[in-house]
Parts: sequence; structure tokens; C-alpha cells
Amino acid sequence: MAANPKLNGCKATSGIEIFTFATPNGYRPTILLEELKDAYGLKYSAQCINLGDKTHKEPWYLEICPNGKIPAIVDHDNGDFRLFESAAIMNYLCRMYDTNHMFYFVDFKDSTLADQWLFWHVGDMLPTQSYAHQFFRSLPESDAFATQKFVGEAARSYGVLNSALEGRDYLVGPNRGTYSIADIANFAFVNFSGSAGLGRDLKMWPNVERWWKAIYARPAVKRGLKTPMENPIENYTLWKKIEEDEEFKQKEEELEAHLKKGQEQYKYVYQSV
Ligand SMILES: N[C@@H](CCC(=O)N[C@@H](CS)C(=O)NCC(=O)O)C(=O)O
Repeated sequence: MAANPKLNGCKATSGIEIFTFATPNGYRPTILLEELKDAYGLKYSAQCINLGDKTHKEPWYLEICPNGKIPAIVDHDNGDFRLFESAAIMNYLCRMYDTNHMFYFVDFKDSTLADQWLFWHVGDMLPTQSYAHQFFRSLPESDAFATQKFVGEAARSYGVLNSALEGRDYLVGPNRGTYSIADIANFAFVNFSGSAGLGRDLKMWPNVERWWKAIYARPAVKRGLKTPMENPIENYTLWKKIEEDEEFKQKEEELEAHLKKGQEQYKYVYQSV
């Protein structure tokens, strides 16, 4: 079978071209692109940047994304405008293409609050959950202090989200709130809580669980989570595998035991703020 041709730059000449991989950071803009496709017929294409073979460090990709990470976009309909950082990409896509303000806000305070939740996500929840995932899943090298510290700090962010969603459907907007990029950004990580040592369900944070299920049910979200492909450790798939695969379950129990030992050793106490 012939090898796949090596990526060497843009393939599209019109629409948005996204360079991404099957990770929570990658799914944030692909979910929004699918929502914009449903709402406005926005055209986009995706190139799969395989992190395993270091495509994201190749010179052609660094010209698009000097940070050498996914995701990044090129907007061929706007002078081949290049952009990286998922929250900046989401902000740009809304300001350029969400002309009816379906996923971002016109109201000054609401748009500022949406930005607050975007910035909180990338500055707070994203790094702690990313490190929680890495330390929780990297036995036997994993350091007990770091594992309980990052998993604990990620759990704290879920407490913050849970309080913010009390009596509300979505994070920002009048009354019970309106679905927006603030929700999409945070959903993309909550959908991987299990992989980061945060348990086999979300019952500890009932408002987050309700909100996560409502967002997951959206057709555009389901498609966004398949672009460029599905990830086998998103919550539903991971939790099902733990139930059905005895060997996998045992490995998961070892990871959980390591976390618990670290929590006891360092006297971890859950804090919701
Ligand atoms: N703050 C960045 C984070 C991007 C990021 O960390 N991407 C990861 C994949 S989830 C990556 O490309 N990692 C490859 C590497 O670090 O070499 C964003 O929100 O876009």
C-alpha cells in the first residue's frame, strides 16, 4: 500500500483550513467550526497533524504555527491569515463569521465575561488538567506529589465551573445563559476528565455533569469530536472500556491507587474554589 503523501503545506485554496489532531485542544475549534457550518454554511477543511511523527515541528508547519503545537488555522478567504492558540482562533472565527452572534455576545459585559471564561480556561484549567493527565497516566515514572497536586488542582477547576453553573444552563448570558464559545472551550476539557484522574463519572460536580451532557448531545459537537478523528480516551469511551475490558480496568485501578496513595501521603483535601 502506498504511504500517505507527506504534508508540506496548505491543501485548500478557499475557506478555513485547520491543522489539528485528536486532542482536547484540537477539538475546541473543530466543534466551533462545525457549529458555524450548521449555522451559516461556513466552509472548512482539516489536515491531521500527527503529533506522534513530529509533523508539528516541521519547518513548513512552523511557518503557520511558530509555537509548534496544534491547533492552527489559515483563513484562505482573508488573505491566508494565519492564527494559532485555540482560544484566539475561536475568538477570531466568531468575530469574522458569527454575524448573528449565535456563539459570542454583542453585549459588552457578556462578551467580556465570555473572554474571562476563555482566558480562565487556557490560563488555569487547561495547564492543570493537561499535567494531571500526564502525571496520572505515566506510571511507573509518575511522581506521587505532582500527580496528586495536578489532579487536585484540576478538580478545583471543576468546583469553580460547578458553582458558576448553579441555576444556569450555560456560563454566560442573561437568565440561564446562552451556549457560547465560553462553554465550548471548557467542554472540550471536561469531556476528557476521566483521562486526567478525575474519576469514572462527573457526579461530584452535578451542574457540570448536566451541562456536559447537554453540550455533548449537540450534533455539531459530536462531529467536532470526530475531526480529524475520535479519541479513545474521551469520557464515554474510556468509562465503557473500563467496564468491559478486565485488563484495562486493572491498569486503571493501578493508576487510581497511585493517585490515592499520593493524596494520603500529602494530605490532599478537595477544595471547590
Ligand atoms: N494553549 C494552546 C495549547 C496547544 C497544545 O498544547 N497543543 C498540544 C496538543 S493538545 C500540542 O500540540 N502538543 C505537541 C507538543 O507540545 O509538542 C492552545 O490552546 O491552542
